[in-house]
Amino acid sequence: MSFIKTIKNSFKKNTVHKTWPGLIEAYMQWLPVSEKTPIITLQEGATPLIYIRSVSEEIGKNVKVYVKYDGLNPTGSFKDRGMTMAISKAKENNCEAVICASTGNTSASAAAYAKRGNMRAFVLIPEGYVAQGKLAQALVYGAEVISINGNFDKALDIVREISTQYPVTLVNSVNPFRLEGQKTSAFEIIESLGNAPDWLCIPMGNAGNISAYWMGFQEYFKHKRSDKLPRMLGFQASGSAPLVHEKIIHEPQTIATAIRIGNPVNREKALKVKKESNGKFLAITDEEIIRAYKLLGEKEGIFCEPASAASVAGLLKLKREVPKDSTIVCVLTGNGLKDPDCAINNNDAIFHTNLDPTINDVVKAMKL
Ligand code: AN7
Repeated sequence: MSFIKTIKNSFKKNTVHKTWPGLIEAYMQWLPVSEKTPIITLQEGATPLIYIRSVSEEIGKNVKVYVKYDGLNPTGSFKDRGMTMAISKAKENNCEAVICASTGNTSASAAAYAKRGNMRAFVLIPEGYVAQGKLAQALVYGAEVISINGNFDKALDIVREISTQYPVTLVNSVNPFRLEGQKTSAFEIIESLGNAPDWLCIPMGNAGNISAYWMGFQEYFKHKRSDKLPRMLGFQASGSAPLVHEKIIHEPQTIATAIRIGNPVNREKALKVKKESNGKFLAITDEEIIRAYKLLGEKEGIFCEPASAASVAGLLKLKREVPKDSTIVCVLTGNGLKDPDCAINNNDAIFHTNLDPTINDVVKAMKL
């Protein structure tokens, strides 16, 4: 009896893990919620901010580069931050069904949170351009998946129209609650670093996330939780760069299917962010994206999806412009497991196949 007690006490003493309640409960005072809001959560948020030595050293100048690994959210992308808010508010408003267009991650996240809130989820996706992991998620979470012979921009036009005519709530980033949830990542970065970074590097598709981060950085700055604002650096794939070229791209193309978007809905907001933060938008090639993607995997043990690697690829492209002694955060928006095809086709691994099952043959292959 006393023995058991001792063990129990020592367990208690050594307890370091604290349960994270999810971002709505954690940041309630900063969010448009009340006691009446039902909180639909998968305990998203609180993702790690990880120092990246290889990229810091490649830039030099005593620069510190971190990644905000938002691919570690419950459905593997930053969308969960926005979705917990959008779905909770939809539930508060007695909504029974939600709809979105998606290059993949929004559909996975919308499906998971809608089901948790006991709602139907309709997701429109561009046929043939959604990574396997994301499609698998939408199916497993029980979404009603509608695949169209058209790109994301066309799908978004359709769901916007449907949501105005039928009782379904739109949960793309035109839904303002999405951005409210996503701004919490900026709060976490400031809390981790003790201040805002000098640069925030981020991939852009519809440009909801860059707008949300800027909102978060501004709010904490206003409340003196930081004493500076970052420059916002937004990156797009060169075949899909409407915000860089400031024109609609009708046939966007890139290996980073998550950001294969030619007509971003948050265009005006994004341009405002660029102006207010003295930021910059830049296009990077698929080759540059894949180089950064491989570097994060091979040198750092971090597996992100190609769209996310755009943030690091963009930073490396701008390395000569990085001020010395600065602190930089690159947002890794999605998990590498989302897109296994890209991983299998883009790596420099040594992969011996078809060996005889003998010690001799294995050792021979190891070239010890
Ligand atoms: C991994 O899922 O638009 O600039 O439909 O999945 O806020 O649009 C995804 C976008 C970056 C771009 N990284 O964010 C969708 C979708 C990843 C993404 C973006 C997306 P926004």
